[in-house]
Amino acid sequence: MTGREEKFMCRALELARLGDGRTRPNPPVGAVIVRDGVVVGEGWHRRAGQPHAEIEALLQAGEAARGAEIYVTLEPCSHTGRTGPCAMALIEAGIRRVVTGIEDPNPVVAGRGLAMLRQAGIEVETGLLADECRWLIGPFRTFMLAGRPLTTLKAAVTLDGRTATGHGESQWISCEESRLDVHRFRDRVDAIMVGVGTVLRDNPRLTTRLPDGAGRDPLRVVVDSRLRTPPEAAVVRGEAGAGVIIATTPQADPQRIRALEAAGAEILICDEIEGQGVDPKSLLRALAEREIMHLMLEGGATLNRSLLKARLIDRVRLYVAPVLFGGDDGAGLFSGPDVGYIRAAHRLRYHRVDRVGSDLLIEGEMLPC
Ligand code: AOF
Ligand code: ZN
Repeated sequence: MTGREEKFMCRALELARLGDGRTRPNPPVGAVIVRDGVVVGEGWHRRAGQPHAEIEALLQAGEAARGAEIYVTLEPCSHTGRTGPCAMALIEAGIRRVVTGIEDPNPVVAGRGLAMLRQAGIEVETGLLADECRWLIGPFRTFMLAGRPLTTLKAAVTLDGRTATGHGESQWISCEESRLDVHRFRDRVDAIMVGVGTVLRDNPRLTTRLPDGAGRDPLRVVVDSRLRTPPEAAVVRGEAGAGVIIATTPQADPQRIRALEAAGAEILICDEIEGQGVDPKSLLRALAEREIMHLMLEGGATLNRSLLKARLIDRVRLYVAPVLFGGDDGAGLFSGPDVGYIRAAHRLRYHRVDRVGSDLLIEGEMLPC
């Protein structure tokens, strides 16, 4: 693997990220065509139904594609879906060499695209910047293989692991730059979920607010087993470019349902876990039916715990501020008793550790137990 190859794959990843959160139910993909060391075509998948990344890049390259190499973040497809097979298009265009990050987890592709290319005598390499390429299509993979959205628990915490003081103050723990980054992230997820406690305490809007009004609002989801959300809550009333779903149980009071529906919310009746309210598994399944591939969990500790216990947290995105609250009466990320034994701990792998303003941004993914 050479630095030259990594540079082109980095560019393909950069292009792919432009489509992140916009392509559902498809994955974001980027492609760069290189001839004699010069980029002659670039493309990314913009949205489902539109051309795949490779096709965009081929169009740009034209005749220059003959004898060229292509760097694609994902294995070129071998099937005809909303669009035709990219592997075939690459063969017909006379591409000489294909370098990809990872195989397509879609069972109808799953290595067949690479096999098609090899059969046509094209040099194929896979695994370049695989970790980053895999990370990017995580939501697509979970959606495709597990039939549910990938979940990212996002929180701002102090260096001693608190999300609020003993008096319940939480604004603000993270720095301004981190808070802006959260809005960039909201712009790329399909839905945001909070527990009703967070609605009652903070009255959040859960919209995307970026400078110059850029970005789009994710679907907002409130988990509320007893329908305590006030119809006048900002998340229900406020202006947003996407709807709000209140997830509840069959026990919900019909009168409250009507009041919330009249205020503009959609009520989703989910299965119930005896004594614990909404069954998160059934809720995530219902969200997958709406093509929600990436779900961000914005709190609080009760909701986080219910998803953790159900093993439904896939990633964490923590903004860690250089602040100490210095006690144990404030809230942490999870409510209730912990695992008790270290051998029972939930283990993660750090994917990225960056500085954002004065904070650390840590992205990690849960390891299988
Ligand atoms: C690629 N390049 O840019 C993307 C791919 O319905 P279609 O025709 O759009 O096909 C969607 C499937 O194609 C999707 O499930 C995934 O397997 C693959 N996505 N493949 O070669 C791309 N977005
Ligand atoms: Zn394709």
